[in-house]
Amino acid sequence: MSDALSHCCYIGLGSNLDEPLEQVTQALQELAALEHTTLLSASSLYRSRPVGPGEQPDYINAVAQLSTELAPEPLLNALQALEQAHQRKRLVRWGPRTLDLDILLYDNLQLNSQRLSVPHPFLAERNFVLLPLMEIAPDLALPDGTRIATLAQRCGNEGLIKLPPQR
Ligand code: A4P
Ligand code: MG
Repeated sequence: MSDALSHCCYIGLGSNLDEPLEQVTQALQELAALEHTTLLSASSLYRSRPVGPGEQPDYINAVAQLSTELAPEPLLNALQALEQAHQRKRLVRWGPRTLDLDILLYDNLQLNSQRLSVPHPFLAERNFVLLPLMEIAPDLALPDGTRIATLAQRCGNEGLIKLPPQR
């Protein structure tokens, strides 16, 4: 695959179970080791208030920028394999997941298939995605031209704490 086209994509990482800091830190290393893929940059880690129904612990979130030769579906397969590997560490009967990996953006692709929606449908409303994105790609825009900076400003930083670099 050495002459295959490289694509730029952004992955959202989230965890709120089983040592979330370690889950996300380790997942960044695993993204760096993905086949046909290079980890170009990673944001700081952020602690964020959970969005969604029910009581659950705070999340650790981050965003990574990848260069990959994998097409969107094979990339999703690879990310889901990583999620599975993390979930296998401990049995969770029900509830929050140990690792969530979302494809936020993939080049300027707009895709709505049964398995995959790109850009990620909630990207524009989540500060725990937009602020980490701003850190590593401040000039980025959605395929429709909306600037990430505009969206980030709109949603503010409530419930979000940027963490110092981990040892
Ligand atoms: N899928 C469709 N599009 C995508 C995409 N762009 N990237 C499909 C990844 N997967 C995509 O996802 C369900 C299905 O979505 C997959 O099988 C895939 O085919 P999932 O990861 O199994 O389930 P989920 O993550 O629980 O569902 P969903 O709707 O993706 O939830 P979100 O949007 O990921 O939200 N609060 C804070 N503070 N921080 C968080 O990270 N995360 C969530 C989960 C809720 N609240 C949160 C956070
Ligand atoms: Mg998900």
